[in-house]
Amino acid sequence: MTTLLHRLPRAVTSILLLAAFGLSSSPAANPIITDVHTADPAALVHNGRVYLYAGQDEAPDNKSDYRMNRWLCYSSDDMVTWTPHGSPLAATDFKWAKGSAWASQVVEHKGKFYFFATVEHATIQGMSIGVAVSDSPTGPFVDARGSALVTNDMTTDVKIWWDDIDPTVFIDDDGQAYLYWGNTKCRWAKLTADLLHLDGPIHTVEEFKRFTEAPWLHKRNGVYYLTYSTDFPEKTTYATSDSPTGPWKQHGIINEIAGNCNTNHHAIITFKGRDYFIYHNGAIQPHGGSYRRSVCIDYLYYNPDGSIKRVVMTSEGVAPAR
Ligand code: FUB
Repeated sequence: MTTLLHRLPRAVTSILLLAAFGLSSSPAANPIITDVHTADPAALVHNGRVYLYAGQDEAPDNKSDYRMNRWLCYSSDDMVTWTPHGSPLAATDFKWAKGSAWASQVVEHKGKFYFFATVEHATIQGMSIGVAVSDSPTGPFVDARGSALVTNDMTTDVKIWWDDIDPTVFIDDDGQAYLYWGNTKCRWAKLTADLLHLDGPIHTVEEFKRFTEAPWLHKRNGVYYLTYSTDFPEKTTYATSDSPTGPWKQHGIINEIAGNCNTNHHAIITFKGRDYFIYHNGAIQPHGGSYRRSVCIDYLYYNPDGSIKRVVMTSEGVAPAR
């Protein structure tokens, strides 16, 4: 049998194996979504399920720059089988925005779900951050303010139009919420108790000299971890602190350059006792690339001293979470 299989073309071998043993390609294999292009993943754990949010990359080719009109939502109770929930929000659902559904994050707060989203402002030049709200993690979400939470004219020391992007929101054990975001400079501000307003000044993490974008803030065993994209093409690196406001001690790379995609945007969650690194790359071929990205999931491992091991990006993905 083995000898015979080796002589057959690989496609024929695969079909024979599938027929003989009922094998199928694992639904967890990376990328986890293959019928559309998905980018900038964020994830939320709620009531025994993981909710995954991603922008839909719709560029007609890989020279076109980002064409992103809406976000998609998926959920899973095992990190392997993903249920699609369609699009819970589009960039132009913010009436003051003209498009560009860039990176987002959804957080739960007092029984509601808050969708912090990067969009292009229609009247204030540049990217901005809006917040939409829903009673359900799958939406639909509606604009919670009727105006942007952060606009490009609030951070004038960076002279590019795309520096107010990539919101991540972290709510600490005492209920205080923090918003981190940025491109080129990493910004943060406290949020008010309703999550709808900045509560105080905008700060800059001055110690990050090679910050590109895509911050994600999480806490483990009393340590705050600020993970973010550095350089370009991007890698993911991290810093730690004993406070959500820093100062931050910088550490090494946790995810390498994808090689098939310039950006490296991630989310980190713990689910059913395991830690996951959710990211994107350009792995779907022949059409994948920097503007036609795909979400992938691999395990994240900590060392006993709390440092993060480098992520091993795999094609196989993760096993079902139990
Ligand atoms: O998807 C558009 C932008 O590319 C995101 O906002 C960045 O994080 C990068 O992934």
